[in-house]
Amino acid sequence: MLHYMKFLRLLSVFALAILCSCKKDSSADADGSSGSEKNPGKLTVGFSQIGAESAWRTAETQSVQDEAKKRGVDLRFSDAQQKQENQIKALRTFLAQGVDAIILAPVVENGWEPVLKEIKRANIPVILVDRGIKVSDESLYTTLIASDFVQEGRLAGEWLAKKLNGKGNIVELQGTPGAAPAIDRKKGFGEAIVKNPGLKIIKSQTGDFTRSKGKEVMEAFLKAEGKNINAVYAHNDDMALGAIQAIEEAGLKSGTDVIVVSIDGVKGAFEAMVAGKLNCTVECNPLLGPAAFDAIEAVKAGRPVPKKTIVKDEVFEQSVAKDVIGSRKY
Ligand code: GYE
Repeated sequence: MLHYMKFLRLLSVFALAILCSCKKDSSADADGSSGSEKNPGKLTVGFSQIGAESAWRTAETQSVQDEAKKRGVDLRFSDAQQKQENQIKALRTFLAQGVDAIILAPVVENGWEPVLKEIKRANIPVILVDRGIKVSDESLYTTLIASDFVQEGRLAGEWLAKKLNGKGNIVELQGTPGAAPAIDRKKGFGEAIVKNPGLKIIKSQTGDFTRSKGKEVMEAFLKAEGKNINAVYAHNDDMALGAIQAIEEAGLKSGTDVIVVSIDGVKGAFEAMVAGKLNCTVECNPLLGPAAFDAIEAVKAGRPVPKKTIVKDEVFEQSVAKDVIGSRKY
C-alpha cells in the first residue's frame, strides 16, 4: 500500500512536470511568448519565423538566435509552421507583450496590412528579413534585408541556358505559392531562358520548398515525361535534393542524364555537387542575424536605416564545389 501511494505521488509529479513543459513549448511556438514578462534592462525582440521547411531556413533561425544571444537580446521566437495565420497570431502576441522591435520573415507577400497597421500604431519597428511583402503603404515596415530573388533566378537561367547550349526540356520545382522567392525566382529564370527559343519549361509545379515535396513532384514529372526531361530548375536546394533522389530511383543519373540547378547554396547542395549529382547552385545567404540586429539598434538610436538592403549572392558550379565546401558557413 505504501509503495502504491509513493508510486502515485511520483506519477503525479511526473504528470505535472510534463504538463508544465508542454505548456511552455506550445506558447513559445504558437504565440511567440517564451515568457511574457519584459526585462527592463534588455532589448526585447519578437522573431516570427516561417517554419523549418529547408536547411536554409534552419540556418537563418540559428543566425538570428546566435546574434540575439551575442548581443544580450531577449528574443521571443515563434515558429509558424508555414502558416501565415500563425505568423499573424505571433505578431499580435508580440504587440501585446510590448516588444521593442519585431523581426518578421513573411511566408507570403500579401495579407499583412491589418496587423502591420496595429503594430505601427504602437510604434514598434518591423524588420523584414529574407522575404518581401506587398503593401500599399511602405511605412508599415522599417526595412527589408533580403537577396535579389529575380537576379538569383536569372543567374540560374543563364547558367542553364549555357550548359544546355540553348536547347532542351526543363521541369521547374517552384517554392511556396505566393512567397516572394517563388514568384521572383520564376520570373528571373523565365527572363533568362526566353532568349533561347530552344529551351522549354515543360512542367512547373510547387514543391513548397521542401525535400519531400520536391521528390514527390519530381516522381510525377518523371512518370509523365521520363527521358524527355533534360534539366531540373528547383527554386531551392532542398527540393533539388529531393528531385535528385527521384531521378536516381527512376534509374537515371542525376547530374549527367538530367542536369540539376537550384538556389540557396546550403551544405547539402555542395555535398551533392561533390558527388556529381547536382550541377550548380546560386547562393542565397541566410545569415541575416547580424544585419537584422544592426538595423534594430540603429532605429532605436534614432539613426536612419535604408529601406532595403540587398544581400549579395554568387553562382557555384560543380567544378568548384570540392574546393569551397570546407569554407561554407551553412
Ligand atoms: O531559398 C528557401 C526557403 O525565403 C529565401 O525560403 C528564402 C527561401 C529559401 O525555404 O530554401
